[in-house]
Amino acid sequence: MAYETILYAVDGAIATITINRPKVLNALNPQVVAELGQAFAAVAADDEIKVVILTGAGDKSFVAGADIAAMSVMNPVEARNFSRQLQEVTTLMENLPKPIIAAVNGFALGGGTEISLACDFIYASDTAKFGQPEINLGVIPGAGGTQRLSRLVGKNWAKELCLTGDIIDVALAKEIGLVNRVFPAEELMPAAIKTAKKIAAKGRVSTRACKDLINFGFDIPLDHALRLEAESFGMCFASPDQKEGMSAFLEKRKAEFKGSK
Ligand code: DAK
Repeated sequence: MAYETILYAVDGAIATITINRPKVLNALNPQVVAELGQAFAAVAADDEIKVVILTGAGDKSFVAGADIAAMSVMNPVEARNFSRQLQEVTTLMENLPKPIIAAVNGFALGGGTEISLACDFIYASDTAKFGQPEINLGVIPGAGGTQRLSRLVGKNWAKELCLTGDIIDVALAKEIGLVNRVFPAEELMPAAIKTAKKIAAKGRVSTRACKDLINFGFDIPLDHALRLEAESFGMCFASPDQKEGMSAFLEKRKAEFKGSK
């Protein structure tokens, strides 16, 4: 697949997707969003890939939001289609049966914060900045900024960010729980790759089950979610990885997970 606005690289079990429009701080236009959809579909279809890293090209920005120039001339139908496209990609990311690490290397604003929220967790450089500035454009966040953000950092912080449109630095983003870990800029990708490799060495069935259960179980009653957890726990015993993991512990050796794809 030839991409024009993203870079797609696979190294062993790790796919790295880089949004590549640095001249406009990697703003999301319809072509980027379409190509992201194709790239995540390719990840889903490739059994060898176990973890994805999503980042932005250049050293200034992860994604500075939806492309305001492109949006400013859209008619209502085009705006609706763009909106559906963005929602479909973030949902595809959330439902992807493989973890996605956001490596936020600069501005993550509007749709940029939202796309990082659709990843499974966020690593950031010490230069990263986050915000939901849509209110300054007379609109609201449309790809999870009012929903995924409030579920992650709580309603009050989500309201302050969405209502003020303020851009916050990475220290505050870490303090409110938006970001898991912060690294000096040059250490961000090595750290993301190290964690990606650590996760890629685990079993496919258990990795997928953890992601699914934490996402799906979060919004349903606890007793229902616990039932699902028990079912999934049981299903892990259908995978050779459970035999390997427990045998390796008992035999005092490192497990080698090669379970079903
Ligand atoms: N769109 C288009 N171009 C952008 C851009 C953006 N979001 N952000 C930056 N650029 C362009 C600038 O226009 C500039 O282009 P030239 O003038 O060089 O041609 C270039 O990138 C460099 O930017 P600056 O010169 O402004 O750089 P500064 O360092 O001075 O400022 C900045 C950096 C990030 C603070 C500033 O560029 C900025 O405020 N950018 C806009 C940030 C923003 O408002 N983002 C939110 C956009 S709205 C939806 C889902 C999601 C969304 C909508 C609908 N549906 C599912 C319903 C999302 C909406 C948004 O994200």
